[in-house]
Amino acid sequence: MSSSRSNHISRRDFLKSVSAIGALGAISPSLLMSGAAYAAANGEVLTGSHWGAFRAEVKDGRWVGVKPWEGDPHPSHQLKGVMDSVYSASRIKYPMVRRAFLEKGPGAAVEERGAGDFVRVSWDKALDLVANELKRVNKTYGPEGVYAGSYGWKSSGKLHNCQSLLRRALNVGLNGGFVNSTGDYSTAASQVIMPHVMGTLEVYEQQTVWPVVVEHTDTLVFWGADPVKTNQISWTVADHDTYTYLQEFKDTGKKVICIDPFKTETAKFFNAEWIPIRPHTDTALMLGVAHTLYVEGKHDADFLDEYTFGFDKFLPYLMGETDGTPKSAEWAANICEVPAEQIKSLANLFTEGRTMLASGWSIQRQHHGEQSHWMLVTLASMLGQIGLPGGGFGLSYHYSCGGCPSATSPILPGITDGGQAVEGAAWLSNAGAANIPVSRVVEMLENPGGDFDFNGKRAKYPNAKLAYWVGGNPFAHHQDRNRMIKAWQKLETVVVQDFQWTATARFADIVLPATSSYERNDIEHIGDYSLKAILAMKKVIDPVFEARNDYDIFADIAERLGNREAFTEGKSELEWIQSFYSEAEKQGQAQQMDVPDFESFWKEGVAVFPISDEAKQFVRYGDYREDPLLEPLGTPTGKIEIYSKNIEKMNYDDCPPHPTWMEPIERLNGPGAKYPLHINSSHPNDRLHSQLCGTVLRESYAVAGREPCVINPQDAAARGIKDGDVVRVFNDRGQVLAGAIISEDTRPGVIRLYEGGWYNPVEGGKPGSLDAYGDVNCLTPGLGTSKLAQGNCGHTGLADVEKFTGTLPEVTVFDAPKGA
Ligand SMILES: Nc1nc2c(c(=O)[nH]1)N[C@H]1C(S)=C(S)[C@@H](COP(=O)(O)OP(=O)(O)OC[C@H]3O[C@@H](n4cnc5c(=O)[nH]c(N)nc54)[C@H](O)[C@@H]3O)O[C@H]1N2
Ligand SMILES: Nc1nc2c(c(=O)[nH]1)N[C@H]1C(S)=C(S)[C@@H](COP(=O)(O)OP(=O)(O)OC[C@H]3O[C@@H](n4cnc5c(=O)[nH]c(N)nc54)[C@H](O)[C@@H]3O)O[C@H]1N2
Ligand SMILES: [Mo]
Repeated sequence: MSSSRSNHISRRDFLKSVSAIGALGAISPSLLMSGAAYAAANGEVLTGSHWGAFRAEVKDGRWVGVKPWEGDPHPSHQLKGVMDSVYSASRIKYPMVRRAFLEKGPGAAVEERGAGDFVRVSWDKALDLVANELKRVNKTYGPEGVYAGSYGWKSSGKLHNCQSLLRRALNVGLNGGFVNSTGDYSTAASQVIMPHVMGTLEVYEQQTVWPVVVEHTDTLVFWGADPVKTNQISWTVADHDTYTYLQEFKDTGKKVICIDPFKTETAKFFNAEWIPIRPHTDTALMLGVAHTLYVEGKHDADFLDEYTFGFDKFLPYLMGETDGTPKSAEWAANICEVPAEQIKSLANLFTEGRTMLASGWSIQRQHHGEQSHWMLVTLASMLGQIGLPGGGFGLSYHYSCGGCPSATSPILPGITDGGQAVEGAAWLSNAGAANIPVSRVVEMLENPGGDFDFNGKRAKYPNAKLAYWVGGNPFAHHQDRNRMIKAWQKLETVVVQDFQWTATARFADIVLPATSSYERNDIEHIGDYSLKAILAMKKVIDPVFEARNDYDIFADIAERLGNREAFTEGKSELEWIQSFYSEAEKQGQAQQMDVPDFESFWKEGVAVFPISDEAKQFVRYGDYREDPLLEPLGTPTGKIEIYSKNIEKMNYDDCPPHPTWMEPIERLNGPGAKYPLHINSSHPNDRLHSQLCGTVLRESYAVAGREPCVINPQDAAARGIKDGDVVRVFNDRGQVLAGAIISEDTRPGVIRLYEGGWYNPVEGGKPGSLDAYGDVNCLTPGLGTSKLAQGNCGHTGLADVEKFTGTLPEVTVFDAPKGA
């Protein structure tokens, strides 16, 4: 996960303050008593998670009830699944080792991975195995042998950040000899192209705030975005303040448009105008609107002149002078299936008043995904409203409550990767790459030593032989499952640390049971953007079965690698938490904020910070608009780059130097499309990816015990499929079962199968096996977006669906493997 996502304080800044943290010794002894650290066996504990802050009710040492925190204006219905996940049948109880690995050693019978034959071992035995394997692989293959780029939605909390803890242990114990990853699955394409275009990451930055949007925006466009659904969760602890503003906007009665192949929760909430675009064609639609603006003379030539670079190089493409194809409304209509007249009226509407183009991220999680947000910025530039209150574009209104005004709050540091031992990639020059783009992991395994391109650089894939995964579920999040299963066999050793028997754990050699975040103490912000409070994430219950904290597991591994002290720095859990808090307190005091001392904070459980009037008026790019010379953007020209000379220099055939409509490898009704239905693998309304899929929540959405698949009535009728039928969804890459929901909510030609359904192969470990539950990534392609960003293409892919008439295989994935 990119550090940019958290409220990141660099290692250097953190070290500067170490002397102040020295005062830690003065912690009051009462705080260190476990009784004070969390509720007694009975009572109520305030804590938090990606789903928000809540009070957990504990009876006789068991967690029995959840009440949302009073400061949460719109608690997520998923909270009840959070509690259930702790006690679910899929909980990993003990350290387990795959039998062949245990008996015959690393690399034994790798084709049996996923078949579920595990043996219980003691913690000591498991940790010895892990440490010895790390040493052996490092010694045999050098620093490129260990892959620790482990990605995913580890739990909230500044201390128990299992991915940082993993890398910290390897930094101090293996001297940094491991391969890491860069980027993420969420915004890989956008976060690489946007710095070329806007000079910033854009996707994880504050938006023009909601109070300004409510007051000034006339037309609010959600372009492939479903903020009502996706703001339920946050990277830190969700504040849910967006929901208050969505209601306020709705109350104004102003126009909302949803451009989406699915009639979203957001479209329903606003009773919005729904434009059911053909998926994967948004760049074409944007070009059609842009062309109309230009030929009708409605574009803002002054804005383009003063604030952007390269419109003159883009214009010949828009007008068709370079390729003989004007990107007219008629041209676009043919591709995106939005009528030309409607495209033209959008161009009019967008110029009539203030228009906010709020885009989600699915449209960049697609082949050539770099183009869509680049074109969105170009369109917003032609409208000339960037930097005006309520106008322009936004790439984070749907995520972690972006656009909620930021409080005057200090920022918590967190546990670091522990770079004190090495500067990560010292070995890079003569070996492979020390970092791979995160979603290239399967390509890395398939092609060690092979070249890959990334954002102007060329490097070699390292020869990884051991993978260590914590806080992520690649057998849910990565595309093209069957290809992945084969690539995984190149690994001699796979270690997985989780609290659920995920598909990834089932494909491991060594499985270590971690605690959930409710079995330990931590500290976190409430509100990624609003920073509205700092929360004591107090322990609710004692660890279940033999689960241990990631921190303690990695401290023990660091010890076996010879360096426990460098890992723990001699601090206990509460000492770490207090050290982070003290750092924030110091920052706050330097800026005259009112920050309670640690003892009162911990006792209270939460410290809320005020939001200034100024914060409620923040306009993104307002400064730039006001003074482009004194407040230039971070691009080479200091302006919005509609044309990028840097990208031109890279000379990539799959990412030209200005936004361009490029045919993806496959799309609905596209040239040579082999299958008739597009797979919309958007994010689930009732869980977070694969998390909570194993809980009671599933009862509310599963159809015939399987993952739901939403099918348009026309497509269902053509195939004789009825509501509630079990269907087989298939293409050349894989096949899954799902339960049919027939609904007009999805446009014809598009089926929706949410990402995160647990992979349940009928023949575990065998590539191509039928998946009994419905993991959509059995069907999606594993290629990168382009040489520029190498992002995943989870939202690309075609399939077909048929009524399943065979013998129904049982869904078994929500129980632990036999004997575990
Ligand atoms: N087709 C398709 N694929 C997609 C997407 C899509 O839209 N379409 N979306 C992509 C996106 S944006 C993302 S972010 C990824 C999500 O992919 P992931 O983040 O990998 O998905 P999660 O299900 O959240 O997996 C997190 C895992 O971490 C474990 N975990 C949580 N807390 C802890 C902890 O404290 N310690 C340990 N040891 N483990 C912990 C959980 O039990 C869970 O198994 O999926 C991507 N894949
Ligand atoms: N409830 C819930 N909330 C979440 C998450 C979750 O798992 N569950 N995950 C979180 C994470 S990690 C992330 S990265 C974000 C993801 O945020 P997004 O990537 O924005 O979420 P998605 O649901 O994948 O897609 C948003 C919308 O795009 C639409 N869409 C799909 N393809 C196309 C297309 O080609 N064109 C257009 N115009 N629209 C299209 C989908 O139908 C959907 O309504 O959400 C976060 N919030
Ligand atoms: Mo994501």
